[in-house]
Amino acid sequence: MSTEYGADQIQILEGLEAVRKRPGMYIGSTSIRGLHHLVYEIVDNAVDEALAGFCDTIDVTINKGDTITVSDNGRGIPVGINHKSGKPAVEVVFTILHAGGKFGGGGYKVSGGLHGVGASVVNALSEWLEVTIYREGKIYNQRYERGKVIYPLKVVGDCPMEKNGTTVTFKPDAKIFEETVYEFNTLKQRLREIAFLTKNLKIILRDDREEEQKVREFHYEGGIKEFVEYVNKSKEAIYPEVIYCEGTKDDVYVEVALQHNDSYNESCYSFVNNITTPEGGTHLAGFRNALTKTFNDYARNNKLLKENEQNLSGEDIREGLTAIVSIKIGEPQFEGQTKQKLGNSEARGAVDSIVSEQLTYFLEQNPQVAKIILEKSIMAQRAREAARKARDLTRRKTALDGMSLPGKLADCTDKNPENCEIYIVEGDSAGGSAKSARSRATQAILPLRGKILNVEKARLDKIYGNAEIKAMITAFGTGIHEDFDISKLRYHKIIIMTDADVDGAHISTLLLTFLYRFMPDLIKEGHVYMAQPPLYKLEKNKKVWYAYSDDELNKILMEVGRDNNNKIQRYKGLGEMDAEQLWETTMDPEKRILKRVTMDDCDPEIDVVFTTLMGDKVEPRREFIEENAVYVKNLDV
Ligand code: 28G
Repeated sequence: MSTEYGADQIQILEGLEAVRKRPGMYIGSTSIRGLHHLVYEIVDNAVDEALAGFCDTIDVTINKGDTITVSDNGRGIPVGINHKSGKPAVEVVFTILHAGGKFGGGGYKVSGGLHGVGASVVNALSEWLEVTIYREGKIYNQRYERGKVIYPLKVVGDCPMEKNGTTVTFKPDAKIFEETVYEFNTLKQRLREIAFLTKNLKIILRDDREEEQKVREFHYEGGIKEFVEYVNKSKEAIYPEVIYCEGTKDDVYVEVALQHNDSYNESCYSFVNNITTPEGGTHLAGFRNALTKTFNDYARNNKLLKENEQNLSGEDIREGLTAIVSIKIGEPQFEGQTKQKLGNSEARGAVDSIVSEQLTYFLEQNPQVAKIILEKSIMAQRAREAARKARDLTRRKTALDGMSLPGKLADCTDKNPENCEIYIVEGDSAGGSAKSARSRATQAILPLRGKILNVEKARLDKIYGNAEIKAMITAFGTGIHEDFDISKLRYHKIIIMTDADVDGAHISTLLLTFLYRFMPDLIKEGHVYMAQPPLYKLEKNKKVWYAYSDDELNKILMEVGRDNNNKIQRYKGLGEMDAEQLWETTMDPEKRILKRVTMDDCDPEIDVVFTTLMGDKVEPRREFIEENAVYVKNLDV
């Protein structure tokens, strides 16, 4: 082996101990997130083998007891003795920290989990791990416990010469992880994403924990082209083809896929070596620059923009755009506070030149598509101008009024935002109960009338003109879009309180969609909550119980006994509770249940969830609801 890690074995062997002492340094955290990272680290090595061109299928199984098995049909990790360490290469890979970092022989490691630290970290954090290798007609196996070799690599049998590959099974160490139960859906989403980003790679996920085995297979010949179709599946595309650019420049491999839909939102996702870059960076900047320049040039050359008309802005061209920008680069440099922003300058130039050249060619070949996109962009330009005027007007007005709060808001008296919460309540009657129930010092109430505007289907000027939305924006105090300033937030808890029925769930989803599109930082920073009103009230012998789910009701009934003397009341809406009941069950900070709304940074899956639930298309919504029965039962849509 041509790497240097043989140099100082003793120091390196301390390495795995270091991983167990400070696991967070290597996998981010020991929460459920870190638990899932173990799988991604192992899968990553298999993806590298696929990217090198030697593997086309990866199998991931969640076994009974929450162990994980990952198999690939690559070359099999080498088993020969590494002369520097005197150990089989596979043992080096699993027991020496960073052994997986850079390979000799001209190849480089291009994929990589969040931290790209590899197999030895997973090994260190597993109660046990076993690796089995099929190579040149022999089956090899070795076992480790908490990173320590249990027996030397041994031959355990023969296999056909043409069978080759690697299988790894591990059990995450319960002494390290807060939780050890895997989530099928979490693995499903990430594995689907990897499959989109690695065209022609087949990834199979199985869940063997329950009687009935669950299996999902991801295999996309079109790669990120199909990713764009997937993100757009609940939207109305405005031309049939997904535009695709691909090429390599300055050792940067670039792939871009894009398609516009009739919505007004931009959904661009960027990746570096299969890892999402929520804060973008040079690759995304190169893409945006190429897009703006190419469309303006085309519009000028073809007289779609007249001489006296202004250039289209990038935002105009990106209205309704779904795009995936994916690059592979040898040594990615990440910048910014969270190290999620690509810094390599060669990536900007590579994406810019590949997209400019290929998009120009595409537009020339497909003038009808060019026209559709440019017409939409010109409409966006006009709407943006109108929205700007409307906004300037409101800005001027608020300056004159001295920031007048909405009339319907019952504000709290405490002025320290950290102590304050605002309840967004559906309907005037529930709003009334909430106003009398609240603790006036710290709880503000904003009643909303009926269904609020669906921001998935409205342009900016209409959104700015909507009374309910304006009321929320002024009440929160943060402004939106480029004006957004979280330090001006007037309440640290924004609590959505709707009826526990289908309509209520729909209204919550509309509100969440608005927050997600216009003030995502409120969600990311953990300021958004859902109130949990009870579903049932149970009275017996002058004692009262509230149940927040059917399960809970049954539990209470088991305890107190079911007989004719208890009168069970099913709450159909918040309006059925008087102020005192509403306080006791839903608003009293000492007793209430609040659910915090969370989201992963920039996850295309969230986009899909919102557009599927809020869009017009029935079929994807039905499919989504069937697939995600648990989540949707919660939402009740
Ligand atoms: C199933 C779970 C995860 C892997 C390979 C294949 C090779 C390899 C892996 O090499 C670096 C370089 C040579 C020793 C490379 C096989 C070249 C020739 C490989 C995996 C160190 C590691 N033949 N497949 N690593 N080598 N699959 N799947 O981990 O000197 S890791």
